[in-house]
Amino acid sequence: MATLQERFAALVPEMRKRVGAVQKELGDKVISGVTVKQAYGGMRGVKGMICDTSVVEPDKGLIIRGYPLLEIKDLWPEEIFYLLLTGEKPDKEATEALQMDLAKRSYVPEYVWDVLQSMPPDSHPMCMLDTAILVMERESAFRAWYDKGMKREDYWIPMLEDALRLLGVLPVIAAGLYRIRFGKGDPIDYMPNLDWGANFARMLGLPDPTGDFAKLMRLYLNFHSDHEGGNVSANTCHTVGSALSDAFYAVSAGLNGLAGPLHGLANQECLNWILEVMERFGGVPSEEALRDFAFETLRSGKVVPGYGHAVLRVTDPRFAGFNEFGKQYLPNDPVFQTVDLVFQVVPKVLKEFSDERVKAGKNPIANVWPNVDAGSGALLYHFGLTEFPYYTVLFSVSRAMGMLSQLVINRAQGTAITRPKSVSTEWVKQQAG
Ligand code: HAX
Repeated sequence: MATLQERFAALVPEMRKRVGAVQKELGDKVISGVTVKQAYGGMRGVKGMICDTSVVEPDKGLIIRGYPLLEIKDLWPEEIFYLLLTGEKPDKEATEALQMDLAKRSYVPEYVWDVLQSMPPDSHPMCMLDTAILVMERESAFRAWYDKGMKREDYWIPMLEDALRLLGVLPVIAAGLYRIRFGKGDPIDYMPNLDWGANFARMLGLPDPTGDFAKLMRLYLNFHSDHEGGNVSANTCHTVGSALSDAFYAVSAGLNGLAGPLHGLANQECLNWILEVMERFGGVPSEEALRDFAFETLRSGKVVPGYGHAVLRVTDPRFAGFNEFGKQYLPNDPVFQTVDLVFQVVPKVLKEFSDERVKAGKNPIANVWPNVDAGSGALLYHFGLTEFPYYTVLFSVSRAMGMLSQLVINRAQGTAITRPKSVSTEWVKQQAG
């Protein structure tokens, strides 16, 4: 089978033709409207951008290139990247070629380690990751080609180069910054004969005698790879990239959004909440105690992290997949057992609380079910990755696959610069009133 670069190159003309034909035939059709509430409410539900890598169905969750996530949970993350970019699952030969390619690009320049070493010791790991990506911008092939002068139709070529360079280097930087930030020793080198996920697990330097941690990392990197185009990180990356900023700028910007507690940082908040529960009750709590604790969180004006979603209206399949992994590999772990109990108790609590909110004239909680962040931390914790401020970095390495594939596709399709129209409150009063 063709390498990723060859296959993508072969698909570009067809992709352009399809997108061109859709715009020509259907360009004037209306696909969405916007209410005043939506304009103030984060554009929730407004259909205003295109993303072909994946869709999130409210009642099904993530579907990557037509495959519901749990049907492709055994694909390795690099296979997912191939799928995201081309819409096709790679065969063994294409996967191995991609693995070799990533290995070749895994070299971290010394100045990146110098920058990370010199950051204050209380720097958040996400700030360290995003800084490292940004200082590598000088390497951008896209910027170099652009500065020399390049045809629009070639934009995707150096963009794909940058994407592969970033994916090669990201696990090394992410694992290295873990070791620097948490005093674990020097960064560990990439091993060219190991797959991308197992490499990441190995470079973190945690003991893994059974190989189960590597299995978890492959699953983790698979599950977080993409979540269509409108979420904060993907949308930010898309917007920055649409100005023809290169992949280093765009991905670093997107990940700055992932670092927010309502988005990717929720996974660190989730484990924090679980450990608080366990500390309060001296271990796995009773259902009654957990219920009281959840109400206490909600009544103090906080959210229960890991529950709710802007799009999903069912249990996130990514949570279901992690829960299944936990049941298979760590059923007796008390932190996992608490996560599982929270899953039994919290949706009912949120439903009751939502009803109270509605009676008080507030918005209901639209989704009381767990999202991806509710359970992943407990699994990482079990394998000795206990530094939860680090968790969003793992999420980032994976999500970079989605952001980068969207960037490359957008450059191939010649997607326009993003520029929605904003209006003032005065305008709304006059026009809508
Ligand atoms: N606990 C308490 N209140 C919640 C809630 C929760 N888990 N989920 C939603 N609500 C509240 C909202 O804060 C909102 O209250 P206000 O109207 O007073 O502002 C109300 O319910 C309606 O919100 P919604 O329509 O149900 O949800 P949104 O689309 O506005 O927000 C969020 C979606 C994910 C941000 C929200 O559910 C939340 O804050 N959840 C907890 C944090 C979390 O788990 N974030 C990770 C999401 C997944 C992700 O992006 N990972 O990267």
